This record gives sequence, C-alpha cells and structure tokens, in this order.
Amino acid sequence: MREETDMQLTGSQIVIECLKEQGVDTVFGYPGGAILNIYDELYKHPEIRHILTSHEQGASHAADGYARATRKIGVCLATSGPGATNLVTGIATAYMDSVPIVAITANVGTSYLGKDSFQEVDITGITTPITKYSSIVKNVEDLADTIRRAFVIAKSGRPGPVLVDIPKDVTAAACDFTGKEPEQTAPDSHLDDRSLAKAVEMINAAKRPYLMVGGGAAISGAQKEVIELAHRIQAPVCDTLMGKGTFPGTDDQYMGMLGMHGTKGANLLISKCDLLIVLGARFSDRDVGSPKTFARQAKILQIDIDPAEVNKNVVVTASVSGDMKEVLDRILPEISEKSNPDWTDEMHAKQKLINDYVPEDRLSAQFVIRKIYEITEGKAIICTDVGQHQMWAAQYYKFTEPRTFLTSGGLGTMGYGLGAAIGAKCGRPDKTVINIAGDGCFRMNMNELATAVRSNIPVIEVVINNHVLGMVRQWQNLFYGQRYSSTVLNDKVDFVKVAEALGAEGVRITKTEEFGPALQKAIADQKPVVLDCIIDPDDKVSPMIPAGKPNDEIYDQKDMENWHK
Ligand SMILES: Cc1ncc(C[n+]2csc(CCOP(=O)(O)OP(=O)(O)O)c2C)c(N)n1
Ligand SMILES: [Mg+2]
Repeated sequence: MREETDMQLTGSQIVIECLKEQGVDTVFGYPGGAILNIYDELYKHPEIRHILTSHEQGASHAADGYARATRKIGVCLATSGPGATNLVTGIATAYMDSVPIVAITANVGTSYLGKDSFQEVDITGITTPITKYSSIVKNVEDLADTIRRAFVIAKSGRPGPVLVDIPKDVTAAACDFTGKEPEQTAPDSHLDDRSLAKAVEMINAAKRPYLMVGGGAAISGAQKEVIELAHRIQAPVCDTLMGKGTFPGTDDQYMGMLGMHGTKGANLLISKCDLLIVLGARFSDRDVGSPKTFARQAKILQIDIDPAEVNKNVVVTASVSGDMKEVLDRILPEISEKSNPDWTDEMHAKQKLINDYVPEDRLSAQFVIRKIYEITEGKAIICTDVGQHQMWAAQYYKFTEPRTFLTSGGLGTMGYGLGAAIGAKCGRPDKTVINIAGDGCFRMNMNELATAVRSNIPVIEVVINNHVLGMVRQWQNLFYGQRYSSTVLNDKVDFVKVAEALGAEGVRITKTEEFGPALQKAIADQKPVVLDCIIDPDDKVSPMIPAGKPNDEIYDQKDMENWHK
C-alpha cells in the first residue's frame, strides 16, 4: 500500500498527484491562460512526460493512440475555449471506437462562468453527447475524487472518453489531499446463467457456425479465447475494421474483413451460415448494408459488454451481456468439438475469392502496403487516416495481434493517424509505428510532424498520394456520373519539402523498387520520416458493396472497371 499523506495541496498539485496515482507517465496537450497553473506544476514534475502537440486535436488523437496501443488510459490537456473545442473531434473519435481517454480542460474562473468571458466555452455541455461522463469541478475539495472517478469510468464496462473541466480559480485553491490507491475495475461478473446456457446450446446445435469478430473482443483481451472457440467448432471467421488483429489474418479459418470493402468470401458466407456468433461488434452500417436481409438463413448470437448494443441495428436471436473474455471463459468448457466437411469446403472455396490484386506495372497502394507487411513481418503498429488508403491497409496487411491496427472506424476522422501514431509510439517505443496516410488527410494535421521531430518520436508517415480525395472521388466515379466536385487536390504542395520544413526527412517514391529500401532505411534511422508514395488517382478500392445493399451484392475489380461501359 502506498503511504497515505494528508496535506494541503492546490488544485493543480492535486491534478498532478492524481495522475501519478493512476500511473500516468505521458500526457499530450497544449497550454493557455486558464490552464497555466496546471502547466506550472507539470514543469516541476518531469516524471510525467508532457508532449506538446501542434494543435489540441493532435493531443486528443495522441491520447487515443496511446490508449489503443497500450490498453492503458490516454490523457490529454487543453486550455479553455478554443483549446477545449479543438479536442472535440478527438474525443468523438475515441467515443465512437470505445477508447478510454481522460481529457482535462481548464475553464475561466468560477466567477466568470456564464458571462461570455474571454475564452469561455461550456465544454462539458459540448462534450456530453460524446463522452461517458463530462463534468466541471467547482470546488477544489471535489477535484481529486472527480479525477479518480474519471479514470474508473473511462476504463470500466465499455470503455470511452471522460472529460474533467476545472475553472482556473479551482486550480489555484487549496485543500487537504489524501493519496489513494487507484480503484481496480474488475469486469462485470454478473453473467446471466440462462443466457450463457442458451449460447452454449445454440453453438453446439449449429451446423454452419460463423464468427464475426469486432473491436470489443480486442478491448476485452479475449484473443486466446476467440481463437480457441473458432478452432474448436471449426468455424470460419470474419472480422470488422475494428476487430482486426484479434483473430490472426494468417489463420487457415480466416475469411477476411466483412462489410462494404470486405472480402467477397467474408460477405457471401453471411448469407450461408446457420449461426452467426457476433463477438463485440455493433453491426455498423459499414458491415451490415441491409439489416433486413443480413444473415438471412441464420440465427444470430450476440455477445457484447454493452446491453444497449443488443437489437439496436440488427435484431438477434439471443445475446449474452458481459465482458467477452469472461463470457468465453465460462462457455468454452461446454462447447463440443465439431466439424462439418461441407462447411469447411465452402469456407475454403470462398477464401479463394479473396482480392489480392496488385497492379504490376506501377507503384500502387496495394504494393506499398503489402511491402510494409513483408518488411515489418506483420509486427508493426499500423495507424491509418480515413479514405481509400485506410481500406487498402485493412485489406493488404495481415494483422495477427490485437492493438496493432489503430484506425478511426466509427467517426471516420481524417487526420487521425499521425497524432495516433505519436501516441502509440510513446506508449510502445519497442514497436515500429507507421501511419498509412492519405494526401488529403496528411494536409489536415501534418503539423504534428513538428511534434514528432521536437519530441524525438520516430514515427513513419507513409503518404498514399493519389493527389485526390480518393474515397469521395470513387463514389463520384461510381454513383455521381464522374462529376469530380472538389475532390481533385490540384496544387503545388510538395510533401517532401513540407517534411523537411518541419524538421523531418522526406522521400518521394514513384517506383516499386524504391519503396522497400526507403522503408528499411526509415525503420533503421529511428527518425520521423515521410515517404510520399505517388499512385494513380483512378485506383479504386474493391470489392465494394454499395451503401445500403445486402452483403452478397458485392462488386469486384472487374465489375467496377465495367461500371460505366
Ligand atoms: C474530417 C473529415 N472530413 C471529411 C471526411 C470525408 N472523407 C472521407 S474519405 C475522404 C477523402 C480522403 O482523402 P485522402 O486523405 O487523400 O485519402 P484517399 O481516399 O485518397 O486515400 C473524405 C474527404 C472525413 N472522413 N473526415
Ligand atoms: Mg488521396
């Protein structure tokens, strides 16, 4: 037990003590007037590493990347008003993907609240819909327990972001402070025996079981159990974008990703299985185009920690609410081994439909991503931005470990990746961390390259540069009569010079043979590097299920080439 201390501390000192109590070693943030007292304390506590980002959005994405990569809680700090609002996109990103972060903002003094004071904003009001809990602390006596509660709420149950707003006078006021051991959050162990028994019965009765693995399985740390279940019942396995890495992409039973840009095989099996076992996935519209026809021949068993997810997007046959690892630990002893040769044959036949098209005559995203996989032997942490490059990353890199694919799945936040990569590298310095960025996305938050350089965080930014907002342009090509409204980034921005101007290294890659050596050098150099990979603006992500269509209405590369003929 830590020795209890009872002493008078200021609000700012309490913030620092509470962070230390929680074992926080790194925070990401940006100072300003209202938060000056807290920054003054940080100055005196070098044991907490503060990473000064270029923009508060970068700080929130870095806290998120740190949390996703480490399974710890990410912390970001911002001042009042615009500092706080700049965090909002990162908080919403974390909320949509169930990432535990604690955002600490300072506000104007309590006597200035509600008066449109300089840099005053009601950040708790703004963030209430995108946090698990958001609160302003008006008395210094309440501060320590509010921060402690923030950490408990962020990581308990379905994780997510929490915001604590502290008026400036509260950061200066003093009160007694007594240190406490951090509260341990155990998974909710009130599992319902009847739903567990029903789950076992359904799994044991299935002839054509199919597993759909979502982000919840990784959050719960249930990789071993998921693999064991799949192997025991010889079920093919697909995953969602958020689920990547829990079930190894190299396994013989792996079908690839489900959904709009998933594999043909993964999507077609949805209509063939007789039991779909859904492990920590929320049936996003990107996975389920048409809820009515989804898994039309199957019973659906949904296991999720959040009861609110059950029957929300797709009506299921049965469900178990609880922590994934705990649920699987309880049911696995009762699950019998099974195999159905017809179903195994169908699985292997559908696996052959995987899209492994790589243009041979020129540099392409597909080539680059496959090369990243080969060179890093699948052991890197891959972050992405949002767009075509994100889908290609999901398709062409085989993920074998949870927490190695950091991507904004729910909110689809362009500009997420570089900040997330900085956070991930701070949390996992042992790993090669690569952000696969789009050229549009890179423009959004490229300023964080300066952060990586200043703080000596060797992240590798691979820009898939098609000179267009490719994903939006792909939709314009297919569904809007090739009217490319505002998606062609015709300008003179030179990413190599941008990289150099921000203190990083930049290399332009135009030929396939240049990429491998450049990546190997970047990994060896241990410095922030931008690899600007020039690809064709017309390359498309395939296969594709048009929005709202059933999972078996899936078009491949050839179909898309002939779309306008
Ligand atoms: C902040 C934000 N604004 C707009 C969008 C809509 N959007 C989704 S993908 C995309 C294009 C991204 O372009 P780029 O970064 O070049 O990636 P590419 O698709 O070309 O690989 C846009 C504009 C978004 N997801 N996020
Ligand atoms: Mg682009």
